[in-house]
Amino acid sequence: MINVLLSGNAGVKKGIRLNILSALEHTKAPIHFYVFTMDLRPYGDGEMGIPLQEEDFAPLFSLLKETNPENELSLIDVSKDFIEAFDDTPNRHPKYSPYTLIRLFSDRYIDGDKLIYLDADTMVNNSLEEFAKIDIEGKELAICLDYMGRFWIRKDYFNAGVIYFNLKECRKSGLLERSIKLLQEKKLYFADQSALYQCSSQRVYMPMDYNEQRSVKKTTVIKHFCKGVVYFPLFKIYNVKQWEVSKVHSFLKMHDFDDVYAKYEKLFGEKLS
Ligand SMILES: [Mn+2]
Repeated sequence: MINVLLSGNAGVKKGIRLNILSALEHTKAPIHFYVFTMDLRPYGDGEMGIPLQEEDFAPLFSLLKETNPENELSLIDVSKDFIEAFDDTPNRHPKYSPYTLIRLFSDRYIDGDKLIYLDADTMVNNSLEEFAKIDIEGKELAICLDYMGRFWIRKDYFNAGVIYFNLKECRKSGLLERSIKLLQEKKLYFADQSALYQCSSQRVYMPMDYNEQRSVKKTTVIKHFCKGVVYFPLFKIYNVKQWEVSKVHSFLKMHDFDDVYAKYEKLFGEKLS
């Protein structure tokens, strides 16, 4: 069984649905998808605090079972863990989203030894079976370099949008608990990404195919729709997500996921624009 973790609020619902569809498209082996979410509306986050709900994934269930009868999807609400750990701490409102911090609770809810964490703004472009074969024995995690951070921060600075966790080893070394503790004490610019960087010592650096932060290649396993930079004609930072289909086509000139978009529109009866 391949364990996959995604996390987010209602705002990234389309991204998570598309990610799951893309994973099923390429992977025949059984996958247990875990989706972590939280309701932060009672804590003042308003629209940004709307949780994902079971109904959001209902049309996916029959496809999951058709692809492999052993496939599973579990939606887990970790609001309580988050508020207990991070309310009144310097990283309660991180630069990106509080919903990425909750991957630090994965060893509390996921029993398996290994776990592939994927950001909501990623898509699967090759089988996760090959991914799961990466050797992380005796290591805490496997990651890819951060496309920009390796120049600006440190040459081994990694991007936490895709992480292959060895939970068994993380439990031994206390990596996730130590990262939570550091975030409780100190404001970090990239919050949990920086905490995982500072607290981990046993890492495997994977080829960029596992967290492709630029154009999709034939060998790309995970495409990450993170921020990018264009230098010409003017310096500009762009941030196009996979569910913004017209921008994916017109700006990124990317058509690699058109078949997944078509499947999505048919299954959910809604147009992606
Ligand atoms: Mn991301």
